[in-house]
Amino acid sequence: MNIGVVCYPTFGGSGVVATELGNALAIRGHKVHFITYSQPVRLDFFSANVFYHEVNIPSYPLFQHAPYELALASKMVDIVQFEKLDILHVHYAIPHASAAFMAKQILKTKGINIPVVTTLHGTDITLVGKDSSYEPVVTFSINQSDGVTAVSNDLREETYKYFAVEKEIVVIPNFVNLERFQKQHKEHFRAAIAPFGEKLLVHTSNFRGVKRVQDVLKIFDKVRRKIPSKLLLVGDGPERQKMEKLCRTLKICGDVRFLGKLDAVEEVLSVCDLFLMPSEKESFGLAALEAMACEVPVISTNAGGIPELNLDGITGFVSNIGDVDDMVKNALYILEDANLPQFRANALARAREFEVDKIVPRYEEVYQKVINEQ
Ligand code: GMT
Repeated sequence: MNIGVVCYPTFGGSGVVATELGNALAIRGHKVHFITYSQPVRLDFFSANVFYHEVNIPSYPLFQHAPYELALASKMVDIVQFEKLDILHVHYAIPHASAAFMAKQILKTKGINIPVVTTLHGTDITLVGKDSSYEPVVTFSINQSDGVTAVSNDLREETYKYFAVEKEIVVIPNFVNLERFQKQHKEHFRAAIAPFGEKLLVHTSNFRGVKRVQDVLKIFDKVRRKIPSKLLLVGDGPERQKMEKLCRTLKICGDVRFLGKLDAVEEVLSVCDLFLMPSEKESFGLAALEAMACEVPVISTNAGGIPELNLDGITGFVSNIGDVDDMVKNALYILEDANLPQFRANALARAREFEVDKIVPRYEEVYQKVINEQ
């Protein structure tokens, strides 16, 4: 197939899933055309089957906000025609699904029928999409998509609950490339960070409010009072300053390392003992899956679709949102030397269920179905 992929190119789960999916589809022989405003973060490889088309967003003094959606729709029209695409797959409903609808209508006037698949990732439904400023357009453009997928059962149910969506939503969970995300031997790194055999806790995210990054620090503060440990923070985002302030208040700065937006996150995960995901909302929790693939058990909340991944008492534990003390109790239990190896093994076994080659054919099935229905 000749597939157009539209996504956000920045660090973030939906862009990562879109790029990894595109890569996997290219390996499976499809031609994949990324259409976005800058090079996706994980599109850092060469493949004869992968193409990148940049959306140009001309500015004009009249515009307070340049109309990206229009530029994107125009680019889709152009690429569908010129590259003779079979399908458009848009990741994250806002504004990609509505831009795809517009492109589809324009192409219809030219006698071209392009099927559109929309994948719902999380905050496009649970946070931003619900807002009355966007809701009518989100509902409409989901219903106008030829195929709709969501990354967890919970997200599917949330979509039906909050939007008048009549379309069938197919659940296709996030996936992980186990060739890349596997425990690597990086003992020198561990020795540098934790020279006295301290346990290593880790959190990776975009440091937004929904991640409850303050809870990460509160959990760590209480864990380190019982077990010598260090905390590695990968990523960056709007909560960072508050986090640095809280580190000072809690007097834990010496044991916390902000590593920034690392590309090779799997190298860090490889030396860690416990992943923290105290999110308020999380449709799936790709970051936790990547940690599990590197044999790192997970302490998380029971928000959204996380329990569909993190099995309570097996691959880690799930707690109520904000219940820091419960997460501390569970973290201390996992970190006991007698318990950690089993949790590590369980985490890896669970991650294997989401291996890329098991999940990607489910997207191909959706593509084939909507193409056949045209
Ligand atoms: O986690 C984020 O805030 C980024 C966001 C995105 O769309 O870029 O991630 C969402 O999509 C991921 C991939 O499907 C999911 O694994 C994340 O759970 C989801 N994040 C939230 O629901 C908060």
